Amino acid sequence: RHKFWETQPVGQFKDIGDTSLPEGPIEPPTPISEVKQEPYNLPNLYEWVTCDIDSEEMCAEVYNLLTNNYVEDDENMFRFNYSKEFLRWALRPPGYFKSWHIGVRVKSSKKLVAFITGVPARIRVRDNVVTMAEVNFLCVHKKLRSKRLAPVMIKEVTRRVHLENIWQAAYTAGVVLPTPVSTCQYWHRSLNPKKLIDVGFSRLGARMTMSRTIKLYKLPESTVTPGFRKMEPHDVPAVTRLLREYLSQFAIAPDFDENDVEHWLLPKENVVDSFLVASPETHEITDFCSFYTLPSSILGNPNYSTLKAAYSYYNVSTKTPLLQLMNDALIVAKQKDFDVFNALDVMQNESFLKELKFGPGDGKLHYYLYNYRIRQAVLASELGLVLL
Ligand code: YNC
Ligand code: MG
Repeated sequence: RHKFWETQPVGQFKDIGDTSLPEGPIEPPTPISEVKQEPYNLPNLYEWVTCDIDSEEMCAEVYNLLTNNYVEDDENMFRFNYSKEFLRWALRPPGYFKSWHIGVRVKSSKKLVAFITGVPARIRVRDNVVTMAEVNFLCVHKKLRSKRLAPVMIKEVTRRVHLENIWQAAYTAGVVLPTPVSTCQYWHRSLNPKKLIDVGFSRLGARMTMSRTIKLYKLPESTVTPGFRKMEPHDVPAVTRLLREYLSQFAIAPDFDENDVEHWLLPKENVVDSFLVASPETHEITDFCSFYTLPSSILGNPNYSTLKAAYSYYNVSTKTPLLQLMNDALIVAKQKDFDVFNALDVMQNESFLKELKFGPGDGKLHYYLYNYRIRQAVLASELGLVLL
């Protein structure tokens, strides 16, 4: 069934339910000297390229490949449109390896036709903090699909991860592969219902008019929580403490230090937004919310070309009810002109989705670990990890 994945150190479908298998690495590390030193062979017309994402030209080539060939919805109406600034942010976290930003070019024309990336991260699986690669942006040009290029890309990124003495990885995909450690669902909260309906993202509900729908999703002009403000650089230590404490309750979560929080959560225009609640009396930071900016291209619509979407990232509530905190997040997203606010049913998100008028999306997102077995799939609500 899975000619490639059956050969890889991942949980196999046949092992589901076998509680005799130990939790942890499937294969032990090998000495670095025993890791294959040369890249895997590509079909003769193609060559490997290490992508220097700092270079404006290279970044534009990657951006164009993804803009035209990356993930679409099941009905091919929308395609993710990660911005260049977003790609630079996603690919250059603390300790990143340039060698993990991997492209494939046509030898003759030098055209970029495939891409895959990894970035390093410390991820805690229950009590064990494991250094992993987060693998993302796997993309093969539409004209080169189904030629078994993806397995070569995956083996090559694996080789380069091994060369840095890292032996595990985490990744998400919309497709079912051996074997999800968790499966979750996207929920969508309309901010601009008229546009969402016009472009076919959502439909007018039964017995609903456009004006009733607009009224249903209307939000206050400004946030309601006293002390709610944008995160600033001096907040990094307090936000790190708050987030570490909060994430400790989940089965799988990143092990963020201050450098990670500075990179992943300090606001970056049109990339990531973060807000917190500082007590007006004590200035203590009690709550936090964040979202990232990921537009989608709208395919073949005469009136609109881009859907502006915010994606819920990490949220922490200790004093402000999570429902109120997320309602403030919706309000700022609306102020920033987003059309829709998306959230997975991970962490404690289920507690606000229905009440804040999110509707369930179609399609699932599956989480995977490479070379790390877990005894039993974890619930979405036990996941404390959001990948981009
Ligand atoms: C996928 N998304 O099952 P079997 S998500 C992993 N992730 O293998 P071919 C995938 N594997 O089943 P195509 C996959 N999609 O025979 C397919 N596969 O064992 C497997 N789409 O290869 C598939 N981006 O080259 C099959 O297929 C084999 O030409 C078939 O290429 C696939 O980034 C793809 O959705 C996805 O660009 C590149 O369809 C192409 O179709 C495409 O014949 C649109 O491949 C964009 C898209 C995927 C987004 C993502 C996470 C990727 C994770 C990869 C796995 C990482 C493992 C850890 C490595 C480091 C380890 C260490 C240490
Ligand atoms: Mg292929």
